[in-house]
Amino acid sequence: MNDKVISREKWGVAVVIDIERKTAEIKDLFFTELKKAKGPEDLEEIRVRFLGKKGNITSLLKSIKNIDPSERPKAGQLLNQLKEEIELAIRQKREALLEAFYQKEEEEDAIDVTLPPRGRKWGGFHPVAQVMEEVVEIFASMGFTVAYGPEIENDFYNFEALNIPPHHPARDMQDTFYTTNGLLLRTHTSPVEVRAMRQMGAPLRIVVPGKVYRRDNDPTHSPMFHQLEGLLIDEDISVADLKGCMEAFANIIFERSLKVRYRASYFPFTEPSLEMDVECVACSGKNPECRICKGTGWLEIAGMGMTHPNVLRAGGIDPQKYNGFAWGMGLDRIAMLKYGLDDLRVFFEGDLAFLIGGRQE
Ligand code: 2U9
Repeated sequence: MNDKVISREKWGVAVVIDIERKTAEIKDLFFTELKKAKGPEDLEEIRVRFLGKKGNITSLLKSIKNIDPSERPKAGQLLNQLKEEIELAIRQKREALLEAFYQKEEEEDAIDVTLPPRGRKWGGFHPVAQVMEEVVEIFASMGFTVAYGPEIENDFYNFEALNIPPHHPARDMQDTFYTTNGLLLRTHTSPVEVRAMRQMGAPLRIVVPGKVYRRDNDPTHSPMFHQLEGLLIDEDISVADLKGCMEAFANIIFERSLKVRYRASYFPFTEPSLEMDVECVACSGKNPECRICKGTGWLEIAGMGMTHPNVLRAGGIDPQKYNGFAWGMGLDRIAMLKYGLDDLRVFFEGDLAFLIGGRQE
């Protein structure tokens, strides 16, 4: 083909188009741009720029009609060749980009089967739940069965049946959570024992673990805490039976024989009433600065006494024929003593660093 093709005159102006140079230029430009393309959007933009309705090739193809007729076939062939070359190059580039994309994705998503496993975080029993289970097991070994009951109670089961007089401070709004419909959150698990007496009668040996609620909140009191109460009713039961039972329990839960002492106390539901202390598990009374016993050498672990005749009567049991003993202990407190803690709030904050030390199952 000639170097220069002189076209027919158009509007009286001689149009000079060097098709060969022009196609070479376009080709160069196209391949430079194509090299830079990084994704399908870039490719589309290039396709439109070169092959679109107003693209370089299309306008050149359109201008063929202006050149010398003898040169038209060659020019057309040249341009069509370039057009096909460009189309092919775009197709190939699109495939190459896709291929690279999938390869990258495959590499990024690849599972390295040689990596060590992450390990599994097992749940653990809460320290209070562990202590609850241990205490229940100890009393179960002595022949007690476990009873459960509602946490929302009425005045009769929570107070009246337990010989708690109408003006007792425990009935005060400041001490008990009342519901708006005249019920209350049980302040002890004792109502379950009343229900058990009425349902099962005497003789009876039960322990009742569970949540109880009081309007308290400080380092050693939480508005919800865990109690375990026990009730034994039979004929001719004495304080000696009560003491034997509680001392056996203390030696098992603290895993050694501890000195104990009893102090006279008062509860409306027992008469006489006692409180039981064990020698300090942390210092055995040898450290006046002891954080656990506050230097007293003793730890209060349970309240107890002989079941009040009024309570037996409210439970449908004849106090002339039967008597018994009952006790109550705070499980959170027993857990604190067992694990050497002086702030009970750690049990309720859900801090895994503290809780993770618990038994894993
Ligand atoms: C019935 C009859 C008697 C349960 C008892 C206590 C003494 C006692 C406290 C210990 C710490 C509650 O968790 S605490 O704050 N309890 O001192 N509880 S006798 O007496 C009963 C229960 C039910 C039918």
